Amino acid sequence: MENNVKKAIVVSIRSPGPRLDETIELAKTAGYNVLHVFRQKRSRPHSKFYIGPGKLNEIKSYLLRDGLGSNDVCIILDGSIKPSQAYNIMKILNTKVIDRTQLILEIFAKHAGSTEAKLQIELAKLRHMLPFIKEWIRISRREELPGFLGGGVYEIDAYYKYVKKRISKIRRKLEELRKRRRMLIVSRKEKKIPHVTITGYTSAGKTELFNALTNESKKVSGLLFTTLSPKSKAVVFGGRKIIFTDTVGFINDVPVEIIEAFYSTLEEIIESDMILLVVDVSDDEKTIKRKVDGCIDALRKIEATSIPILLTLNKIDLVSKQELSRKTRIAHSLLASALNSLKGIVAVSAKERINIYLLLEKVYRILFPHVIRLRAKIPCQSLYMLKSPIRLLGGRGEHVICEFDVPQGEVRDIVSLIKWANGELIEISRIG
Ligand SMILES: Nc1nc2c(ncn2[C@@H]2O[C@H](COP(=O)(O)OP(=O)(O)OP(=O)(O)O)[C@@H](O)[C@H]2O)c(=O)[nH]1
Ligand SMILES: [Mg+2]
Repeated sequence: MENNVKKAIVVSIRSPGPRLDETIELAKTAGYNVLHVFRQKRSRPHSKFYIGPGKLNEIKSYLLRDGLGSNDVCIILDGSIKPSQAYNIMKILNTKVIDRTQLILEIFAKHAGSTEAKLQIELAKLRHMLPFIKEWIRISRREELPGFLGGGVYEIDAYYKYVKKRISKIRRKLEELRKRRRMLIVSRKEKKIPHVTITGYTSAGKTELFNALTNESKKVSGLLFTTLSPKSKAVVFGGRKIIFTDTVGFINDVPVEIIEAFYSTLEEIIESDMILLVVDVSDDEKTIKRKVDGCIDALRKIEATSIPILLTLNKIDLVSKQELSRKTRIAHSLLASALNSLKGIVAVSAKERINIYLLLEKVYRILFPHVIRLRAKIPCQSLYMLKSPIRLLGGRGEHVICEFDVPQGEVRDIVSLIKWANGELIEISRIG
């Protein structure tokens, strides 16, 4: 096995911190042994080489000193690289060069199990490659060089055409699979079984939570992107069936081709009745902020921001009470200010099975809110204070009798509002 470990050098223009640590973690997950990290703080990438030419020479000396040739080591750039920059670095270092997107795709390729996941990854890889191939064609024509893909310009041209054809073929196949998935979603909707998706940053503990909720034993791991295909299972709670689905994790700066490639699996999220957004509270506060922002961004990209969300703070077994309340405030305020669909918050430990019943109760209450009918006598001049939809049943002198239908969770607020408006509550009854 040891022979399979690939060597890599990570090159970053970021300051050290969790974001760079994440790229190193991604490299390890993809199976690389990171020999060294070269850093150069720059406000933007160098136009020709991504990093400055001086730093590039430093890397070259490092490779020469350690006798590392083109087959021994891969250069991983912590960011997005342009095809021309990749070509220029390759020319100088004579090594393979990949960026963060390609790194994520390599991990996906390693973990893909289902036919659909495999096709999605191939599609994302090919789409990501297209501009690089175009650049090779351009350079090969200009410099009359044999291309990096082993052949001359004609071979690269032929390869470009092959890639385009393959992309269309995969798209067609995925569309068929997607239709099948849609039929399942539609039949679930017809049966009126509510569907809850478990989403969140990669490694937040989504699968551990799915296992805790559904009594399953799907694979969990500290590595990133362990889950690539959604898994669903029904749970009966309070006499009602609820389907939970575990999904692919989000990550910051996900390139558009990856989002699109996983569109059909993310469709599960878009079509769901509710989202559990899992946040790992054992992360430091800065990381929580970055990851929650990444999740909000991903939910926006897939247009899932109107689905009710229950913020689920996970791994509470790893933090103190004070830490939890500080981190709860941070995650809650970020989400509440970005999304109107936040319905509540719950703190759990999926691994230690803490508060799982409480979580199910909250899910149940959000999915099946009992509707309460309130009848009240309100002074006419205070009517404007009651914002919720009301029915006027008639007048009595200076007062009107009105009726409100409100979810159980909002009753207390409405009753306080009635009192505040100098009104009088006449009757409360349950209607759903
Ligand atoms: N201490 C502790 N560890 C947890 C908890 N929940 C999950 N973990 C661990 O966190 C790691 C990641 O958990 P997963 O469930 O695989 O995370 P995920 O969100 O499904 O990750 P991906 O599928 O890779 O996106 C595993 O090592 C879990 O055992 C928890 O409540 N407490
Ligand atoms: Mg998982």
